[in-house]
Amino acid sequence: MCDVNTGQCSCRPNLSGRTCSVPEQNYYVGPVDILISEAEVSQCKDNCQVFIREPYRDGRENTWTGTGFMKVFDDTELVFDLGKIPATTNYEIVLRYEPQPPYDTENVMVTLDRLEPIDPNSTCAEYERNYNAGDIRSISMSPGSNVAIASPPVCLEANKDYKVKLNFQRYKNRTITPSASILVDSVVLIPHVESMPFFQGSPANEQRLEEYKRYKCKEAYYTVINQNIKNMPNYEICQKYHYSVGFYFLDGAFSCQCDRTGSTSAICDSLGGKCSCKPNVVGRNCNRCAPGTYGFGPEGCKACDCNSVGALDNLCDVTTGQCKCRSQTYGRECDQCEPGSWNYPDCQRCICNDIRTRANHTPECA
Ligand SMILES: [Ca+2]
Repeated sequence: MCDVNTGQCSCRPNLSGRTCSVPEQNYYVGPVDILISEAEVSQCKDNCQVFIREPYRDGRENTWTGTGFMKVFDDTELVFDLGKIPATTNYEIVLRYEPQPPYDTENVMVTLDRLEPIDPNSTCAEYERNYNAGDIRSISMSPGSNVAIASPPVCLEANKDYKVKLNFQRYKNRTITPSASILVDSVVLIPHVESMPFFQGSPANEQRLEEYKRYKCKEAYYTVINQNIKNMPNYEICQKYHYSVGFYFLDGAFSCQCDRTGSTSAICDSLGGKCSCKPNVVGRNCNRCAPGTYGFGPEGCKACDCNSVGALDNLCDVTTGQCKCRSQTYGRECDQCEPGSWNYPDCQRCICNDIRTRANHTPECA
């Protein structure tokens, strides 16, 4: 229904524009890649290690989510908890990763573990009856890409728990690159957009789907969505679809709630809701320090600046800024010897003569 004079439609909460197609100021449309399970917190059987990455310092946006990656080698298994599913529909299981030199294609077996059986009356039971898709997929992670999509989609039911298991398989003839590894960022569930109602059931809807596919609008969801989405080819055409898909899948728009301490503005990006953060601050709503920084406050966060010799890495305590010192090194940045020792960075006990043999003491001793 719309106003007979102005044509203004009556909008659902937090939407505006004549046709209610854009979120109100201070609101955003949720990204459909919201169901992200980070690899760095997944369970690893063996042969893998957590790989924390600090954000770029030159203004480039992160091309990964969470705090980093899980570095995996051959013959290992990662298990992801998918959390509660918001809506019963078909989802694509998407793997985000970064190839590592020496480059090689990695074959991955993807297994969906349903912790509860499929409700025989749900649309998922019907999907399985019709397509017999099963719960195991095989995908290849090629060095030329950073995303792999398990096909066909899996049907998941709202409010049920699922796990996804990834098995990285060794190639029989891998003699050239025995140490090949890959940085796995996350497993993402992307709803099967093509089966949403505004893409089906009428010639106009089918025309929309055709345009959506022709301009490859869906590809924006596969890699990490950030402000760069506006630079993607066809963004002008795809934007209306991104809004519609987000409204439908997540049932409306959300308040920005940019963190007052960590943000430079209360207004967020209308698609995806990214607030504008102060230096070294990260998170959709700018509520925490980036890895490698500490001291969340009105100025943003300060660099850890851990000493490259005296500290184990450049990650410090988010509150105190204390770096992780090697044995014997000392100080917030691990750039001194402990009291009672000397000769940084090869700190040694002073071993001073006591007062009765003062005549023999060395200059380093007090
Ligand atoms: Ca990650």
